[in-house]
Amino acid sequence: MDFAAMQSTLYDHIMEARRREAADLLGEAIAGAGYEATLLSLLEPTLAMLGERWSSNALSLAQGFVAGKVAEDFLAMGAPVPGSPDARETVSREPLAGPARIAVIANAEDDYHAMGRSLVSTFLRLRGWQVEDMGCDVLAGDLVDRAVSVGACVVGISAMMLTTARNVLKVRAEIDARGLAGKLFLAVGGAVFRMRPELVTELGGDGTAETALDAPALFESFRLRSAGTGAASQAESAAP
Ligand code: B12
Repeated sequence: MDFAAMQSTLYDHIMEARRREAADLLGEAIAGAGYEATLLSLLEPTLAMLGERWSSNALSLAQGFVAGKVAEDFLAMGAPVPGSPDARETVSREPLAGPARIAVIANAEDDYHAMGRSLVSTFLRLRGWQVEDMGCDVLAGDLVDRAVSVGACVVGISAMMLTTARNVLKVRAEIDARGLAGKLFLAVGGAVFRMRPELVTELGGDGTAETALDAPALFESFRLRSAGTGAASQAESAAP
């Protein structure tokens, strides 16, 4: 599969607002190479090219909007296509050691960059996680409330900008104030953390992953560290 040529075609489709053609191209790539390979070798590099244009003010808001819609179309194609390489992958049904694979995901307070978060949710689901996706602009208290109520062992925050990434500190404070540190882990990610990795610890994150494909391994490492004392058990022991 000639991904380089496909990237250039997809790029042109997005720039010219040909959403239907873009979706057809992505569908064709998924059928031939699989969902993950299409994300890694076609959609992400194309979005990165568009991101560069955005940085140099050469991408209009409308073109950014079309890119978002194309990414949404791709996410809707998330279930492995029968007969595609991904269809051979199966999630293990063996009993789990430690807490269940439950995570809560959101964009940080004031952050409206939905694409990265949606991709992380999709890849976690493909790996057997139950993901509560709370959407954009979520307050720290609401996020931790939801994590406790669903028994999550990881919360994932996506933030694209320094201003919104700073709101991760509020989530850290909520987790610590409720005595959940070491039980409910805080994963962070997004463009700003890729550009400035030192922010992960500065803002109280427990760890990050560069791409949605790497997120399941990060979340699994947190689940194992949470070692059977997840937020749900904490909520139960706190109950009268
Ligand atoms: C598309 C886009 C938008 C779209 C978003 C559409 C949508 N529905 O999502 C719109 C037009 C709405 C937008 C608005 C704005 N944007 Co904007 N936007 C972008 C752009 C071009 C691409 C972001 C994107 O979707 N990338 C593609 C996804 C797939 O990549 P990703 O988000 O990085 O996610 C991957 C990883 O980071 C990781 N990941 C992501 N989240 C998480 C979470 C966890 C837990 C983990 C483990 C991993 C992980 O996995 C993902 C998939 O592999 C970036 C440029 C860039 N280089 O990132 C600017 C950018 C982020 N935007 C920027 C700005 C300034 C703005 C605005 C303030 C513009 C304005 N003046 O209004 C507003 C702010 C809106 C807000 N309050 O949130 C700046 C931020 C600068 C900064 N560092 O502070 C950037 C960097 C552009 C720039 N260089 O100036 N934007």
